[in-house]
Amino acid sequence: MARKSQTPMTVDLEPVQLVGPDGTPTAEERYSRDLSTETLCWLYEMMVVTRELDDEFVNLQRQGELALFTPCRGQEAAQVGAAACLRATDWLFPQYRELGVYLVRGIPPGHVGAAWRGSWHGGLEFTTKCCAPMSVPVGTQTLHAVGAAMAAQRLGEDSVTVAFLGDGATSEGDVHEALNLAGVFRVPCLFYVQNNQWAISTPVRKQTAAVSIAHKAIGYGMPGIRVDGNDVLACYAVMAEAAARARAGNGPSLIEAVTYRLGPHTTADDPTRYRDQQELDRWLALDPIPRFRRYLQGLGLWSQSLEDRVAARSAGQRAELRDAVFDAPDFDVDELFTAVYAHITPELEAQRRQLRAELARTE
Ligand SMILES: Cc1ncc(C[n+]2csc(CCOP(=O)(O)OP(=O)(O)O)c2C)c(N)n1
Ligand SMILES: [Mg+2]
Repeated sequence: MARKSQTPMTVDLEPVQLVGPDGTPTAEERYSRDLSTETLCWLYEMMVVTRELDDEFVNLQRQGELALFTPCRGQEAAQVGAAACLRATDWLFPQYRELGVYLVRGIPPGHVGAAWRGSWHGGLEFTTKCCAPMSVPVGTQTLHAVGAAMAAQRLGEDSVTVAFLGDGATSEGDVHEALNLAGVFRVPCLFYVQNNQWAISTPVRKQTAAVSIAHKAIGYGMPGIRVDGNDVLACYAVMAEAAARARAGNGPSLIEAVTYRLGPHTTADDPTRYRDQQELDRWLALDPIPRFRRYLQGLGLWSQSLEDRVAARSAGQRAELRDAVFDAPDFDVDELFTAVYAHITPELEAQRRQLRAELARTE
C-alpha cells in the first residue's frame, strides 16, 4: 500500500542558482540572497583561504611532508556555503575532501595536516568541533550521520547532522541503507552530495542511470534538491532551508551540489590520463571564486583592502600549517587505546601492554 507522504514527487533538474557565472544575480526568487555584508565578505574570505591552504597541502605533500592529500580546488563554494549556515553543534560527517568544511568549522589546518601526515590520528581535534574524523572507506560516514541524527531525535535536540559524500559514494550499499533508514524514521540528517563529476577516473554518467543524483530522493521519500555547487550563496540558501526543515522535525533531504574537481583525485593521481583539457576549460570558466568576487564588486562590497586582508590571512594560515606539520610531535601510541572508550577495556589494556613491550624490545 502506498504511504501518504508530503514529500514532493518531483525534483527540478535545473540546479538552484542565485549568482550567475558572470557574477550577476539570477532571476531565482524562491531563495533569499539576503546576508549581512559581514557574512558575504566572510564567505569570500573562507573560499580564498580554502584554496590557498589547499595549494599549501599539495606543496607539503610534494615536499614529502604529507603521505597523501585530496585537493578540493573548484569545490570551495560547495563546501563553504554548506558549512557556513549550520550551527556549531550540528554534527558533520565528512568524506575526505572537505577542507573548506573543516576551516569553516574552525578546525586548525595543522590538525588536518597531522591526519594526512600520519603523525597523529587527528580525530580527537575534529570531534571537539562536532566533526567526525575523515572517512576514507567511501560512504560509511553516511550511516554514522544517520545514527547520530537518530540519537539527536531521541534526545529531543534540535540539531541536525550532515553526511558529506561524493557522486561515487552514491553507488555504495551503505549509502542506500543510510538514505532508506533516514527516510523511514524521518531523522534530521542532510545528505550533501558534491557531484564533482568524477569518482577517481569514473565519470558520473557511468555512476548512475538515474536522471540525477537528487532524483534518487523520491525513492527514499525525502526532498531532493539540485544546486549549483559553484555558487556559494545558492549552496548556503539550499542547505539553510533543508536544515530548518530537519530542525522542525520534517525529516531528511538529499542535496546534489553540481560542481567540479579542478585538480587530481589525490596527489597520487594524474587526471590528464582520463579527461580532456576542453572539459577542464569549461569548468575553469565557472570557477566559484572569481564569480563571487564579481558579485561582491557588483554590490560595491569588494575593495582592495578586503583583498589584502584575505591575502594576509591566507599567508598566515599557510605559514601556520607549515609550522604545525614540520613541528608535529611524535605520535603517542597510547592514544590508539585510550581514545576509543571513556574507560579503557581489559582487551585494549592487554593490547596496549603488548605493543609497549614490543616497542621496548625494538628501541
Ligand atoms: C568502500 C571503498 N571502496 C573504494 C574505495 C576507493 N576509492 C577511494 S576514493 C574513490 C572515489 C570516490 O568518489 P566520490 O564519492 O565521487 O568522491 P570524490 O573523490 O570525487 O570526492 C574510490 C572508489 C574506497 N576508499 N572505499
Ligand atoms: Mg566525485
